[in-house]
Amino acid sequence: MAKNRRFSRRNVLKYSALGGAIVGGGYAANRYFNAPEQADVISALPLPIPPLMTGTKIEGKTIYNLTAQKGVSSFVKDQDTQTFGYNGNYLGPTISMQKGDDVALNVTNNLGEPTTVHWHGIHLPAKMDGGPHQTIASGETWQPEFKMQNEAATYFYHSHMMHKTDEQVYKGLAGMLIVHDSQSSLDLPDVYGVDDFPLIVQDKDFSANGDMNYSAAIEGVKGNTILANGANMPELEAPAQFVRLRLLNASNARMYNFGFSDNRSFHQIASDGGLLAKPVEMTRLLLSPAERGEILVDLSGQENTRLRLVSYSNEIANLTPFWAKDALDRKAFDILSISVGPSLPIATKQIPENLAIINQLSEQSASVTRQFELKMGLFSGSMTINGLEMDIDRIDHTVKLGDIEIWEISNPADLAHPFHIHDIQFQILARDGNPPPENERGWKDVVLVKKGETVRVIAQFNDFADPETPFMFHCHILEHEDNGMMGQFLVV
Ligand SMILES: [Cu+2]
Repeated sequence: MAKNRRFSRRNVLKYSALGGAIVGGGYAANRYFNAPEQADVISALPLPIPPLMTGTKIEGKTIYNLTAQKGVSSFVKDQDTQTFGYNGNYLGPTISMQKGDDVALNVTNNLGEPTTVHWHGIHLPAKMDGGPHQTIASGETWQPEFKMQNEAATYFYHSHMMHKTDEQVYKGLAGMLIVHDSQSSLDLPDVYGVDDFPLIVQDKDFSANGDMNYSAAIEGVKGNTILANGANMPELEAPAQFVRLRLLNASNARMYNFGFSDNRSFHQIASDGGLLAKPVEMTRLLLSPAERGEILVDLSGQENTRLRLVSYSNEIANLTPFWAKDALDRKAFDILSISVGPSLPIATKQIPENLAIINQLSEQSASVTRQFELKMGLFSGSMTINGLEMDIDRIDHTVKLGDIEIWEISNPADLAHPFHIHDIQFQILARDGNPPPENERGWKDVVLVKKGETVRVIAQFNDFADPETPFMFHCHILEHEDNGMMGQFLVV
């Protein structure tokens, strides 16, 4: 039986020491005492746009080739950084799939260590999910196949290697997956890299010698250098018209409270698993790890102006306890700059009034309600759901195929945990008994459960029964997932 990897003794003990430090009032100095020499990070590059991989149609199937490999990247001036990537040095291509297509992937592992590739948010058979049970040994190729049934939206693929997800994703094993719907007649910006931009947002810590520092910590690993598509504070040249930004929080633990430097409003049009019913106007969008949000920004008539995409992290109260906050959690910081160029002949002229019809699942139709309590032991380092740490040989729940279920996720007294369920897209019924905000009323596969909160979600478990291979549910702070805040369910 696999034993969960623990946080290093040092990383747990630091919180034991903290108890005394609070009384003594000397905590802040202690926390930053070992700060390494600041790395000279390369910035102000053009925003890298990951190549779009549309696959090759062979005998009715669309085939994609993905290789997880070691790479060398440049983040720090005159220094090399050892990284991981898919088909490249760092991150991976943006995989483009069509709703309704039969897809097949050849996933080759050249990392020199085992890995998995999980299709986050995609509804598919458990054996094709790329979770901890679908390990790809070093040198092997895994060949999942499935029909793409998801709604058009922005998804995510990443390592889900048991006990190594945190480190492998941190080193670069993450990419965007976009599902398109050829039936859609909506006029939305949809030309990749032209008026429709992928934005993979992450935070890293670099040493002066270029090393990417990774050392698991109980609050999750946060870095002081922000990367967008693998570049620090890059510049996006965008046309003077409506543009779509596909925001993916691919960080291990950091939350972002997105907004623009001029405080302009924008419209969220999609959540994790599809378009919202209507565009939602906002000035801030909070995304926790693995959440996605597609937004439309109106740059019409603004040629030759500049603005910045910012995380107003200082405005998010009550999500992160003081001991888990780093310097960036206490301020507003830039993610990228946008310089507005000429408009293009193709342009979305106005935002559609309606985007999608979302079939609301009713509470009365649910056959089962399950409870999930997320807990972390500050001093023991234990990470549990309903008092249990992940055990790959234990099935925690068995769901009947076709059933609609309500899952109640509660977080008694910790930092906020982003809870992710594999296989399905869910709808949020309530946060502490209150209806969710408008932008959380669409399809979701991650929900942030705040301190002291109980979130009720509802989902239907269709199509894929398998009495042997489970799906996962877990906290998407990757250090929490890897240290036990994960469980398994079968659909039968
Ligand atoms: Cu967590």
